[in-house]
Amino acid sequence: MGLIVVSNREPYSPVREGDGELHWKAAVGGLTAALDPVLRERGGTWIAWGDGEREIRSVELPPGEERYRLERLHLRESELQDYYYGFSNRALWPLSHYFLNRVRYLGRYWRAYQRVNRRFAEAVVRAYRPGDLIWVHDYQLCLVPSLVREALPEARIGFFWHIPWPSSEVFRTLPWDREILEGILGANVVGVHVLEYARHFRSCCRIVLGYDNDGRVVRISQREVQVEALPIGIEAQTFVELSQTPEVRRAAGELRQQVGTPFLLGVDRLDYTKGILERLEAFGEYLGRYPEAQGRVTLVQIAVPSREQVDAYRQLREQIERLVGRINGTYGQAGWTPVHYITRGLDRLELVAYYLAADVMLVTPLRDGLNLVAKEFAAVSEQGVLILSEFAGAAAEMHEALLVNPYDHDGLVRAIGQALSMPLAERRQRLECLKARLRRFDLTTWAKAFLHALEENR
Ligand code: GDG
Repeated sequence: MGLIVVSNREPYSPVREGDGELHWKAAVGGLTAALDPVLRERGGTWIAWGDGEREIRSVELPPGEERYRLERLHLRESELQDYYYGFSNRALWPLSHYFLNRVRYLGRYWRAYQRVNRRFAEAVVRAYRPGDLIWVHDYQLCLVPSLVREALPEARIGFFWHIPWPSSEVFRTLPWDREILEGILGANVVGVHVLEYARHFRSCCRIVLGYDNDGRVVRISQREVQVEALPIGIEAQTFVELSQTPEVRRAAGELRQQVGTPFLLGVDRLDYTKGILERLEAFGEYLGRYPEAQGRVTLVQIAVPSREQVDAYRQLREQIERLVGRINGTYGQAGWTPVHYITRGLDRLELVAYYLAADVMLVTPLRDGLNLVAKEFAAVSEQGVLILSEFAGAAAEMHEALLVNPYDHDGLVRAIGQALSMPLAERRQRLECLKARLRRFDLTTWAKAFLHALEENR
C-alpha cells in the first residue's frame, strides 16, 4: 500500500548552486523529517505547491535514491496571494490563534482557497491507486479531504491540523465555518495535537453542523469520523547526537564566551502568536526591577522573518526592533548589550549549539498548536531551564517546565528570576523527566501512530 502525502510546502526545494546546477535540498521542519522516512519505506507520492523552477512538475526523491515522487503544483502569483497569504494566513491562522482583531474574511480569498484546494484534490485523485493511504496536512488544505472523498468514496483519508483548534464561539465568526468543517470531515481520521483541540473541534461539528459526537467520533448520517489527539514529536535521538558532536560543543563554548554572561534564549518564527514583544517587555522589566542583574544576564532572541507579504508581520518586526532598541538604549553599558537580536536563519548545528549553551529557554507564545522549539531545547539542554507558555499545546505534556501565562507580565518577570536561580539538581531532574518522554514519543512514533489509526479505521 502506497502513501500519498499532501501539504502546502514541498519536502525538498530546488536550489541552483553557483555552477547553475540544480540540487534538491531537504526543507527544514518537522513534516519532512517525519514523513520522508515513511515515504522512503513505503513508496508513494508527495503533492505540494512547487515553489520555483516552474517547468519541473514532478521529480523522484530523495536525490540519488528515488524512492517516491514529488508532484509539484504551480500556482499563479495572484492565487498564492489570495489562497496562501490571504485565506490561510489572514483568515484561518489568526482565527485559530484567537486573534479576531487580525482576521480578514474576504470573498476573494475564499474563492482562491476553494480553487487551489480543488487543484490539490485533483492531483490526489490522479496519483491514487486502490489501497493507498492519503494523508493531508494543515489549515491550507481543509477542503481536500471532502473533495477527494467525492471522487474516491472508498479511499482512506487522514487529515492533520497542526495549529490550535479554537472554541466554537470564536470559530463561528468565520463566514465559511460550515464549509471548512465539512471539508475536513471528508477524512476518516482527523488528528490534532491535544485533547482540548479535539474537544473544540467536536463541539464545532455539533454546534455549527448539528452532528452528534460520541467519545472520539463525530457521527455524520452515513459515516463516522474519528478525532484523535496525537501531539507531534521530534527526532529526539538525532538532536541528542548532534549536541554531542565536537563541532556543536565547541560552538556552544564559543557562544557562551561571546555572550559573556549567562543567557536567556528565544527562537521563533517572527509571528505575532509567539509572544516575542511580551517576552522582551518582561526582560526589560526584570532588568529595571533588579539592577544587580544588569551586566550579568543577556537575552538572545532569534526571530526568523516569515510571511512578510502580510502587513501584520512587517509591523510586528518594526515594533520588535523598536523595543530591542529601547531596552539596549536604556540598560546597555560598555561591554554588555542586554538583548542580542538575530533575524538570520541559523543552520541546524548552530541552532543546537544555542540550545546547548542557553541557561534559560523562553517559549512564551500567546497561543501555539504545539511548539517544537520547546521539545528541541529539552532534548538538547543538559542543565538549562525551560519556561513554557501554558497556551502552547506542548504544555499539556511538558509539566516539568516552568509554566507561565504570557499575558501575566508580573508572572513572566517572576519566572525569569525563578529560572535564573533554580538549583542545578532541580534543573537536571526536570530535564530528565522531559527527555524520557521525548524519547518515548518521538517523530517516528507520531507518524506511525497516525497511520496506524488510519489503517485500522473502519
Ligand atoms: C507549526 C505550528 C506546531 C526556527 N528557527 C530556525 C529553525 N527553526 C525551526 C525550529 C522548529 C521549527 O522551526 C518551528 O516549529 P514550531 O513548532 O515552533 O512553530 P511553527 O513554525 O509555527 O509550526 C506549531 C508545528 O507546526 C508542528 O506541528 O508545533 O504549533 O504553529 O523545528 O527548530 N530551524 C533552523 N534555523 C532557524 O533559525 N534550522
